[in-house]
Amino acid sequence: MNSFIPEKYEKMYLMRPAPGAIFVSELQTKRSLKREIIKILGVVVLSFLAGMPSLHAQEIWPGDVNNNGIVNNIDVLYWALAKDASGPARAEVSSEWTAQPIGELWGQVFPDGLNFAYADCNGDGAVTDDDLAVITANYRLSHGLVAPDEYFLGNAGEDPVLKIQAADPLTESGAEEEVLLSLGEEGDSIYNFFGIAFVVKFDTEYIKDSPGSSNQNFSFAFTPDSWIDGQGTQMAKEFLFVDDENGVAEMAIYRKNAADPVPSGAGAVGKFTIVMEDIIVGLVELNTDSIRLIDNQLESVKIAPSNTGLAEDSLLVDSREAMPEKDEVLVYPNPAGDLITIELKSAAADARIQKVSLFTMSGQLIDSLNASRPAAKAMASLNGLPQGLYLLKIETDRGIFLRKAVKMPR
Ligand SMILES: [Ca+2]
Ligand SMILES: [Ca+2]
Repeated sequence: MNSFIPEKYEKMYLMRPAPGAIFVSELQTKRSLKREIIKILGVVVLSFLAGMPSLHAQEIWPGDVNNNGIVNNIDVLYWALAKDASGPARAEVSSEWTAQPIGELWGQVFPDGLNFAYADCNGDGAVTDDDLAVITANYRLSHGLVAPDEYFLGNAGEDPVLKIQAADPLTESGAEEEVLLSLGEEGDSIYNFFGIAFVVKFDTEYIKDSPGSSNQNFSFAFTPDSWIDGQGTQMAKEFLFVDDENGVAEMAIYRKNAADPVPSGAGAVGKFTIVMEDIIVGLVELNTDSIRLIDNQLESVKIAPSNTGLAEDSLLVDSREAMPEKDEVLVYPNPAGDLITIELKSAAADARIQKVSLFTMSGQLIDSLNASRPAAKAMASLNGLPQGLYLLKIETDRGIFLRKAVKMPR
């Protein structure tokens, strides 16, 4: 027998049933040994992992309320469920990101069995807004092995949709864009809503960074009649963590008092106010994802994510080009009948209209007119279009302009 096989494995090797073929090369022998070692190591690692949860149960990482190894918006939901509860304080009152001995367990547990002590992030014996501040301070920090949070994503058409929609698809550089958030629509009913955690992904190129760690350029407010907010009675609150660099906003919306009756309903929730970096039409790639909606028993309801924005590349306007003043482009009459005139008013001598495209407000191209001869003035036909609001994309040799036009009823 080869001397490189340790005694421990030698037996295993010898007892191995002989393969059909008699000729086994030394190389094959080495390989099968390697496989055995890997198998054994695998079992050792697995049994170690299986022991992990019990190790975790002995300590608290301040902010990781659901004790899965990472601090995020799901922890905000758990914190909200335990809010206003009290129990034994920890020996050491600290919110530092190190393992804190759990001390005495609390009398209350979450519906999934986890002890309320985890919601007391700072260890002072009460679950308050101070503990939410610890979640914020330790946000995205992780420890040990992270067990990824579970999300409950549904399908549009079957489940209520978490929808974000630009209130006005036209926006300009530095402008505040309103984006409406709704949860389900007429005909849907979400029962016993307690909270929802989700992620909004946005295109960093078009949304302005907030200074420092503020959410100044990406903020949220409930709409006055929001069903989640108790029709404007301020029974809900939001938590928002914006990562400008990666284009991710992590959000949680929760009922302020766990003891309050929970609402059932669907529809408008609130609105985001986003400051735009560039001039765009529509919000390119603004998605909702990683959704978990819970009722007050921590039961999850499937919610479908949404992908908003017109994603019409042709509609993107490059603001880095020199932009003439707004009043240099006139669109009249507005409201218009069958014909609308586009005029470059005080433009320099070289300013000429090259192309005019007409879009619906949802970004669908209706028609594109190339100027037969570039001129400072052009007319576009609105003949045959239903009354309403349209977008004109005016391409000139001085840059691209977007204007709204109203078609009058006939
Ligand atoms: Ca967690
Ligand atoms: Ca506390």
